[in-house]
Amino acid sequence: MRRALPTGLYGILDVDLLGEAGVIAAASAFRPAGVVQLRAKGLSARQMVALAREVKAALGSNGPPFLINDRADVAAIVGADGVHLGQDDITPAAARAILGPDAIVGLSTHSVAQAITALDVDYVAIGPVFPTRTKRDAEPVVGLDGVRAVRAQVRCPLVAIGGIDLERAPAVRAAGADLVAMIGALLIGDVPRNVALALERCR
Ligand code: TZP
Ligand code: MG
Repeated sequence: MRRALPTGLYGILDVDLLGEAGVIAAASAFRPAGVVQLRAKGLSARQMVALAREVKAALGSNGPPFLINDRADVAAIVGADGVHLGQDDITPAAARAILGPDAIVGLSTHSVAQAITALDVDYVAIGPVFPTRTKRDAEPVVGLDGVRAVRAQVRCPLVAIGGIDLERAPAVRAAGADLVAMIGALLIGDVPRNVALALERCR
């Protein structure tokens, strides 16, 4: 059965920021998050499979839903719970053909128009909400008004991403995001402490 998506913190383990060893070291601290995604833009598929296996093991058998960024094939090989796709990746329907009906499939969107036309998805992500240093060539910021506008039109679970720190997280939840995605706010500094504080702020 497809795993239900909780609300709260959507933690992203980013190889660009931590490196492979850093991601493995940080992964167990992400166990209390609502959802965990592995983002490994620079790695080959083979490297990604090896890393994803380590992260999955660190999250444990009762861990949060574990998603792979970009690559449905990698998600299928390692037995992840699903995949997070961007506008230029394979379509959600194609990912579901690879992963089966129980997989969680999420899609990045950057406008109300993209969000309302998303098909075959378990959640829609909207962003960047605020300026971010983590994503190169990030799209224009949508602000809290963008989160509210998407929330008003989209019924499926909504993830907000981009430039969200501990201070801003409650306002993002109040704007209607079910899950708050964070990279830098979790990975820069003391990861277990950041996660513990973020869980409170994203509640
Ligand atoms: N997509 C839109 S903004 C972003 C991604 C992957 C980066 C989010 O990182 P941070 O450090 O939480 O701003
Ligand atoms: Mg992508």
